[in-house]
Amino acid sequence: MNKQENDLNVFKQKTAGFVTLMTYYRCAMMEIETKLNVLNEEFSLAFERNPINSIQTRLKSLESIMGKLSRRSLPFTLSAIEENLNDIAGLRVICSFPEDVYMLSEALLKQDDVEFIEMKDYIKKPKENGYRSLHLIVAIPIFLAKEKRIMRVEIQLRTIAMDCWATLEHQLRYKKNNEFTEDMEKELIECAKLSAELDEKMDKLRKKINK
Ligand code: 0O2
Repeated sequence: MNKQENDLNVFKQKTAGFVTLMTYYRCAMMEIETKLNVLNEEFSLAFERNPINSIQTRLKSLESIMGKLSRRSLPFTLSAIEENLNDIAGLRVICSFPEDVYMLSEALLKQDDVEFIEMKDYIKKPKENGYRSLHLIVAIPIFLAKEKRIMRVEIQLRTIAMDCWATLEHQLRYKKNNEFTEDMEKELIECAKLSAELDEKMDKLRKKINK
C-alpha cells in the first residue's frame, strides 16, 4: 500500500463513525418527512387544500456542529453530538395558515412512535427581533437491519409569511461586511409585525370563504 492509499484508509477509519451517525440522522429526517406528507395527504382530502406548502430538510454541517460543541465546551465526539445537540437533523415545514402549524404539530405529537422532547412557541411569544415559528424537538425510532435506534430531530413549523421574514432577515443579518444598526433592527421588527398582520388577514379571509 502506498502512502496515499494508507492516508485515505486512516481518514476513512476516523470518519466512518461520523458518516454512519449522519446517515442515521438522515433516516430520521426521512421518517418525519413521510409522516408529515401523510398528514398533508389526509388533510387535503378532508379539506380540499394542502396545509403544507413545502418541506425543507437539512443536516447540520460539520463546521456548524464543531462550532456549537466548542461554544458549549463539549468534546468533538459522537456521543457528545448525540447527547447534546438536538438540531443535527432539521426539517422546516412551510404551512399555509397559522392554524395548520398547530394542527400538524398536534397530529404529529399524537403518534405512538413520536416522543416529545421540547417545544418553543415563537408564534405565541415571538423573539425580540420579531422571529416567529414553532420549534419542536422530537425523538423517533429508525429501524435498521440489526437494531433500532432512537434519533432526535428538530422541526420548525411556520407559515409562508413567517418564512419569508425569517429567510430575508437571515440573509440581511449574516451577509459578510454588512453593518447592522439599531434603526435596521427596528425596521426588521416593523416588517415582522407586517408579516404577522398578513397572516391574521389571510386567516380571516379563509374563514370568511369557508363559511
Ligand atoms: P441553522 O443553520 O438554521 O440550523 P439551540 O439550537 O437550542 O442550542 P437556540 O438558539 O435556543 O439554540 O435554538 P432555537 O431558538 O430553537 O433556534 C434555532 C434555530 O431557529 C436557528 O438555527 C434558526 O434556524 C432558527 N432561528 C432562531 N432564531 C432566529 C432568528 O432570529 N432569525 C432567523 N432567521 N432564524 C432564527 P441556527 O442554529 O441558527 O442555524
